[in-house]
Amino acid sequence: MTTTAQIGVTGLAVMGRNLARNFARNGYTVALHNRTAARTRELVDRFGDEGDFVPTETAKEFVAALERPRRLVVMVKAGDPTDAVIKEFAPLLEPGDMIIDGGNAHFADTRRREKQLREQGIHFVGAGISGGEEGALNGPSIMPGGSEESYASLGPMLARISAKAKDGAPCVTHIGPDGAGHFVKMTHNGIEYADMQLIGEAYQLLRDVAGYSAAQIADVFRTWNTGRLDSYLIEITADVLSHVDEATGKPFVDVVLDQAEQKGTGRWTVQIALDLGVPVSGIAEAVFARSVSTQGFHEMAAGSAEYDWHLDLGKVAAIWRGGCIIRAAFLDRITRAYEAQPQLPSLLADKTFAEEIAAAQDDWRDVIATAAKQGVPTPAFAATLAYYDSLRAERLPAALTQGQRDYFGAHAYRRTDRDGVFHTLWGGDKTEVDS
Ligand code: NBP
Repeated sequence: MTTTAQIGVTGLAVMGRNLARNFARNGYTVALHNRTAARTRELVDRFGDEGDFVPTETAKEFVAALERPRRLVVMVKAGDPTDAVIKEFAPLLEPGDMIIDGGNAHFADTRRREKQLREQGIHFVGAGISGGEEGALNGPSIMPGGSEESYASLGPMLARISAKAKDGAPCVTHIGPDGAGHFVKMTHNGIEYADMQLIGEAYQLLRDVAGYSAAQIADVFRTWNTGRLDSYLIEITADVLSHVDEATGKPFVDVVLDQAEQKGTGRWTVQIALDLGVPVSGIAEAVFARSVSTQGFHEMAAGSAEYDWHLDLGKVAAIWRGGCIIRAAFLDRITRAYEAQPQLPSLLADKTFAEEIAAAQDDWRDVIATAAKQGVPTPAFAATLAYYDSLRAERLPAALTQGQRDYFGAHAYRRTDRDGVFHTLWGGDKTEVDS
C-alpha cells in the first residue's frame, strides 16, 4: 500500500460518498473506508473514473493509505457511531494527525472528543457541513471548529471543495475552537427549521384560505424566488409543489404523509437557547410543529414512553390541584379526563375539553387578531392557538417539509396510500424509488 492519499473519508453513505467524490473531482487523492465494505466497492464501481480513489477495507489499511499528517474525515451517523469510529481509529494515529467529524454532532460531544484527543496530540475538528447531498458533491458550506493549526492544514482543501458565494469567496472559515463549528451548524439547522416552517405556513394559507392549487402555489413561490425571497428553500419548494405523483396523478405533496421528521439539531438549538436565555421562539415553534405533540401533559406522556416511567398523568394533575403555582380548579377536570382514558394522547382528544375549546375559539381568534393589528405581542396566545389548529387540521404542511427534506437530504418519506419508505430522484427524472 502506498501512502499517497491527501485525505480519507470513512462513512460512505449519502454525505460521505459525495464529499469523497467532491475531493476527488478537485484533484485530491482520496482514501475510502466504510464499516460495510460493499459501500466502498460500490463507490469505486460507479464513480471510480471521477478521480483518484484508494479503496480500503480495514481501519489499518485506511490509516496506512494517508499521507502525514493524516486527514481523516468521519461522515457516519452522529452519536454513538462517531465514538465507535474514534475508538477504532485513534489508537492507529500519531500526534499531529487530524480527525474531521463532518456529521451533525452535538457541540458538547465535540468539546468532549476534542479535549480527549488533544491529550493524545490529535487534532479533532468538528466541522458542520451544510448543503445536503447535492452540496456535499458540488460544494457545501463548511463550518470547521478545532485548532488554528489544523485549520492551517485543512483550510485550503476545504476552500477548494466548498461552495463559492456570488462574489467568488469560498463558503468556509475557521469558526473557532473545539465545538464552535458544530454549535454554528446546529444553529444554522435551527434557522433552517424555522424557514421551512414559515414556508409551510405560507403554503397552508394559500391552499386553505386563498384556495390555490399546489401547482398555483408553486408558481407563487417561483415568482417569489425572483425577488427579495430568492433562496434555495423557496426554489425547491416550487419544485416540490409542482411535482405530480406518477402513481396517482395527484400533487406529490398530497400523497406524502404529513409527519415531518428531524434528526435533533433543531431540538438542540432550542434546548441550548433555553440554557443561554435567548428567545428563539420561531425556531421553537418550527421544532414543535414537526412533532405536534409537545405541550405540558403531552410532553409528560412522551417522556413517560421514552424513559419507561409509566407516569400516571391523572395522578400528576391531582397532586397539582393544591399547593403548587399552577393549581387550578381546572386540574380536577384534567384528573377526571385521564382517569377515564389513561392513554389519552392529548387533552384536546377528551370530548368535554374539545367541545369547550371549540366554543371559545372565535373569541380566542379575535383576541389574537386584535393584538396583531394593534402591535401587541401575544406569543403564548398565538402559539397555543397554532398548536390547537395543528391538532385539528386534517392535513399539515409537514408533508411539504418532508418533500423538501427528501429533496435536499435524501431523507425519504412515507406515503398516505401505501406502506414503505420512499425517495424521489429529484435531481434526475423524479422517479420514486424504495428507500
Ligand atoms: P447516515 O447518518 O445515515 O449514517 C450512515 C453511515 O454511518 C454509514 O456509512 C454507516 O455505515 C455508518 N455507521 C453507522 Br449508522 N454506525 C456505525 C458504526 N457503529 N461504526 C461505523 N460506521 C457506522 O449518513 P448520511 O445521511 O450520509 O449522514 C452522515 C452524517 O452527515 C450524519 O452525521 C448526518 O447527520 C450528517 N449530515 C447529513 C446531511 C444530509 O442532508 N443527509 C446534511 C449534513 C450533515 P454502514 O454503511 O456500515 O451502515
